[in-house]
Parts: sequence; structure tokens; C-alpha cells
Amino acid sequence: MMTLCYFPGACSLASHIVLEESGAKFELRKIDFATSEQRSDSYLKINPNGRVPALILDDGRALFENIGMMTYVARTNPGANLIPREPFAEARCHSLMSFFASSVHVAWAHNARPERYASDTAAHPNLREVARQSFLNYLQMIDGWLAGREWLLDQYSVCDPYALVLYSWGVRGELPVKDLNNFTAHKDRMLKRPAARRALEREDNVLIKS
Ligand SMILES: N[C@@H](CCC(=O)N[C@@H](CS)C(=O)NCC(=O)O)C(=O)O
Repeated sequence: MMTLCYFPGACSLASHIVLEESGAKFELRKIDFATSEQRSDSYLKINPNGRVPALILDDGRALFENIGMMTYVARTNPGANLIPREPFAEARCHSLMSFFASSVHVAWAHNARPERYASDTAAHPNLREVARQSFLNYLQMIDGWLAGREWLLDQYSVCDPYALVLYSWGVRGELPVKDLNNFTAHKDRMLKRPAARRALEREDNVLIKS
């Protein structure tokens, strides 16, 4: 059975939901951020970058980075149809995932962990303020893409759980995400999916509680 290394509410939630959607058998291993387990010698052998998520396969090989993991889960469970096959739609799916990982998530990281981006603590409040605005601008962009659509692509795909994680961070950061009507409706549709609910409830996510 595969093992997902995760932390509740972290970006690993995207892979968690995708695993639930795929129908694959998996178990969870919580990586304890409180004890910096993500930087322990044993975990660094799984993900040398010291982050969640990571996915340990049945044969012991490991993958890290959400995009690689979700692509693997989608391709090894084709019946779930989580990444489209048509070339343009497939490329659009990968471009959205890349944008989420390399731009939107990174904006959030500047807010959540400013010490990684400036050693001068006096700069942190400004770094956080700029990062929060930049993150909100990205959420507004996603909200625009969802206008008149059920899902980010013409079908439900890995992009939708990934977007839900970003929305949940907006809620956690007390940003005005409820004003994003299309994104909020997308979040409500996601909450109706049994697979997404299972993962969110297991992680005791803020979206279930709010
Ligand atoms: N690009 C990576 C990002 C991984 C990442 O930054 N994970 C965060 C949680 S959202 C983490 O493990 N943080 C713990 C730390 O930075 O020590 C992915 O999408 O998998």
C-alpha cells in the first residue's frame, strides 16, 4: 500500500484529496512539524527537500512534490480521469498546477515563513503584507477563471483539489475570500464531493469547521 506523508492543512492536502478521488489504497503518515520531523535524517531520505508531501510507493520508491505525485496517482488510476488526455487540456492542467506551485504557493510562503526570505526581522511585517496582497491577487485571478464554470478545466481534475487548498489558506489567513463568488461556489462544490470531504474531515480542515 502507498503511504502519503502529510501535515494537516498543508499543501499535502491536494495529494490527499487526489488519492481519495483515485480509489487507490493508501495510508497516511503524519510528519510532525512541531518536532521538525520534516528535517529528520529518516525523512530527508524520503524527501531531501525536507517538506511534505511525499508519497512512498508499494515498492519503496518515493516521490515528492505535489505535481509529480498527483500526476503519478492520476496516471496509475486512469479510471478516475483526473488529468485529461487531450493534449491542450493536459498541458493546461500542468500549467495550472505549475502556476499554483511556483507562484501562488510561493506568495503564501513569504507570508507564512518570512524568515526564509529576509534575515532582517524588521522587514518581516512588510514582507508579509506584500505577500498577503500578492496571494489575494492570485486568488482573484483564479476566481476569474472560474466564472461560469464548474471546474477549472472542462472536467474535474487534479487542479480543483489543488485550488481548494489555496482557498483554505485564504480562509486561514483571514483574507476576504468569501467575496470571491466563483471561487467560493467552487469550494462549496468541492465540499459536496465525498472524496474531498473524507480528506478534509480527516485533517480537521478549517473549511469543514467554518
Ligand atoms: N512545491 C512543494 C512545496 C512543499 C512545501 O512547501 N510544503 C510545506 C507545507 S505546505 C512544508 O512542508 N513546510 C514545512 C517546512 O517548510 O519546514 C510541493 O508542492 O510539494
